[in-house]
Amino acid sequence: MTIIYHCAVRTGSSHVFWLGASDWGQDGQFYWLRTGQNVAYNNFAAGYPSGGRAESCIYVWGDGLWYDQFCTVADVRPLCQTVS
Ligand SMILES: [Ca+2]
Repeated sequence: MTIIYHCAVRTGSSHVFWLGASDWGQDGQFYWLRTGQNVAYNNFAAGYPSGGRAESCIYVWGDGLWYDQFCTVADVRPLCQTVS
């Protein structure tokens, strides 16, 4: 997660990253869509998550913090993990 934080901060406010986690099943219970595992660590901004049932996707903004937003936010960049 440190790498994600630094990557987001380095890009400033020009890019928003989607983390691949959601709370679609139960509001406030975030899980990784790929594995179904609960999100054990978070770096939400103060006051977030705040979107209730309407905002179910987590994004990292240029300050490196997490925000829940609508899952239809446009022009976001996904974060991908590769096996080396
Ligand atoms: Ca939510």
